[in-house]
Amino acid sequence: MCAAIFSNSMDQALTRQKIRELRALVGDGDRVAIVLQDDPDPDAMSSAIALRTLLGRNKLTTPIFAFKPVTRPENRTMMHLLEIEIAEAETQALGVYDKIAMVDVEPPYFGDKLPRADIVIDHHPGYVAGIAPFEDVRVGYGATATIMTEYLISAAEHISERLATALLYGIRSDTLALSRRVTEVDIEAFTHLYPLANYNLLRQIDRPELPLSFARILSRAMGRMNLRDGIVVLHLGVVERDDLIVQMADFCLQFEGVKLVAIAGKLGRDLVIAVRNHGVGHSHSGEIVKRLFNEIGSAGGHRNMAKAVIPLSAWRQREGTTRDNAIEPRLRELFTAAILGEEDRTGSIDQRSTKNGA
Ligand SMILES: [Mn+2]
Repeated sequence: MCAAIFSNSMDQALTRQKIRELRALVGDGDRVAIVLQDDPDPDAMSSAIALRTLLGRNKLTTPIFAFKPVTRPENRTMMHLLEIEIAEAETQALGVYDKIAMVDVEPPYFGDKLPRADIVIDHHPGYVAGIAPFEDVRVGYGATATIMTEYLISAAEHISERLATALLYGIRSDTLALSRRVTEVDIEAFTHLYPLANYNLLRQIDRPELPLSFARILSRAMGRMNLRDGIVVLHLGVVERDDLIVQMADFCLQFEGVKLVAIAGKLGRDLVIAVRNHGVGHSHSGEIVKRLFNEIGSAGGHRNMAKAVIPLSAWRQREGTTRDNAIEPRLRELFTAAILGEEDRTGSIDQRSTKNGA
């Protein structure tokens, strides 16, 4: 316990020194760009807006950049709910900035795309000091958001509800809800932020709100759901949002005995199909959807997760009709044949065919 208190007070002094250095480095008129790792995660996003607050700046004077945009649905939800704007980074365009700051990432990550940084704040191991004029890399920490929280507390900065919510979510997601790589400092930061955060927003990031109309779609679909050959195929009809199809696929995969799920829905002018796969034989979801739908739409993915987007006009041309009650049986036919086909080719015998043969 003594050691913890000792190291903590050391960090306090260090942090105050660091804040002085940081503020001295950035001039009032400097244009500062904050650059994040590809597909930024909650730790990176929250650390970026914390740095902006710490420097007393706004999104115009200190924009946030990433070379590849945020893709994970919950991270996109966080970005939208907390109104975090991330612009597309371009090596040339970044050249006009007086200062480049990297949070939750370090210069070597970007290679030739962005070899220089003026400010590096991170917690990843392997950093070789001496690259940037300002460096604060704390490898022991579970999240960069923890370092930023310490900065804000030491600088006696006001932590807005939005910022507290972002940092809390950043720490939580980098430490898998305080279960991985977590230190006492992370828990301290978490505890400090907790009463300042907006729980309603946190809940919305964790579990995106479903439109009320989806209740009826869900109940009809559940009534029809049946499991044959370890496969569940459902067509939901017209849906409001893409993520409802994906959520439904994840949900159906939780039922016992389900090995592969294909959920379809009409979204605008397209038929969207999401596939989830626990592993039926050697089946590869991405390969299956490519084989089934590549010639009439875009299709692909990984072994466990795949997607197809087919213009309804193209579906009608090949399948004859886009009636909802025709789509589901047809999809079942296609997926069953495709999966049995894969098993034939690989010569694998799964439990189903053994049981049927006996
Ligand atoms: Mn991190």
